Amino acid sequence: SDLELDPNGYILYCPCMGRFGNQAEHFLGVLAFAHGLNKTLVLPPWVEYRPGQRESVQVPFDTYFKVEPLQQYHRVMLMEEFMRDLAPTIWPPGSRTAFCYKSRHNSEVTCNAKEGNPFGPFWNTFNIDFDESAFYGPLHYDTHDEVNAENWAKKFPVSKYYVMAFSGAPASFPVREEHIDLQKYLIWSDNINNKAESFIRENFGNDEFLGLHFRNGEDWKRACEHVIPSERRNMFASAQCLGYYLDHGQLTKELCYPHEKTILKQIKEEVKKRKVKAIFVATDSDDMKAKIMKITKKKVKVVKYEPASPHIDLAILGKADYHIGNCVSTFSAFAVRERRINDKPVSFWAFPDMSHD
Ligand code: GFB
Repeated sequence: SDLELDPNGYILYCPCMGRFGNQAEHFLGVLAFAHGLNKTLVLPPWVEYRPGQRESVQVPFDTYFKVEPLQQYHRVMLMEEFMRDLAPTIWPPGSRTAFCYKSRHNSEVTCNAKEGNPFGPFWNTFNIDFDESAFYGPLHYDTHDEVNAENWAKKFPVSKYYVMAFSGAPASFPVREEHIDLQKYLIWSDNINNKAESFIRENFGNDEFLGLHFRNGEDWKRACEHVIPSERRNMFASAQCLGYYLDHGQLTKELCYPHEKTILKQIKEEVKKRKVKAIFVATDSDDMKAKIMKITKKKVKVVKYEPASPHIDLAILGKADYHIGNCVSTFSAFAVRERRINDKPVSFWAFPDMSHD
């Protein structure tokens, strides 16, 4: 084979938690983790859930993102290629160890890496079974800290643990502040990017447009009911507006699930301030189109992307001239990181907090 092997070994993991926004936050952390340990990161497929399907669906990493820009930061390769070209020799069946922090059930001595959905379906995509388990707790993911990196190397020497396959992402959630900038290596695939650009050209021409993200489905409404402002802590992605130390305010239910009145008022103000004639709406549920047209007196064109595509929505939100997103949603956070890297303005529903109660 003309593939050169990495003498420092390989890292695999299952993005087994949450949907795209959650998985992307984890990905940035894992990228930094692999960089800190100086091992090749094997890029897993994204884990998706389709209505009516019992098992998760695995979508190759490069369906949505280019591989080459990531290589500017660190050695990476697609899991499909790793399994096809390298696994038969360096990680054959019979020698595969699953890594987890600790066992999922106290009495057990294995990671149970394939128990449940998406765990089983993920590894089954590549016909992977595990023969052994390794517990890495209490080691820390922050491998840019030299002491931590040394501890990993001591506990798991490359001679014995050439391939490390993690049952879940070896990374913090939400993304650590120092890893946010790694987003610059996540560049949309041509397929996603072209679809976003054609949509923008066809609908807005050269006009400036405002991108909105409504996270207003039932699951989100329920999640926001757990907000307890007196706890004074962040939830999901809320550090993106409140700051990692709540430097810019407190978490409120309104920030998480803003009232319709708040949303419409903010849209009206932003349209007036920016003098935009076009609005792009991304949502998991209600696009509020009729209400937006009503408050803008039909002077503004309101469109969404169809058929629904989370990734094309995010690509369009990233390119919008102006933006209002949900501070708590990790889906919103993806577009916000991209926008901040490109020096595009960002703003959030119900932020800064205008209520004085
Ligand atoms: O991305 P995500 O982890 O972010 O999950 P949150 C939200 C999912 O909802 C996305 C869909 O991956 C999409 O599949 N979705 C949300 C959208 N907004 C849009 C949109 O504008 N357009 C399209 N097409 N789809 C967390 C979960 O969601 O919500 C947690 O990941 C938990 O695990 C919590 O369930 C309640 O951070 O918004």
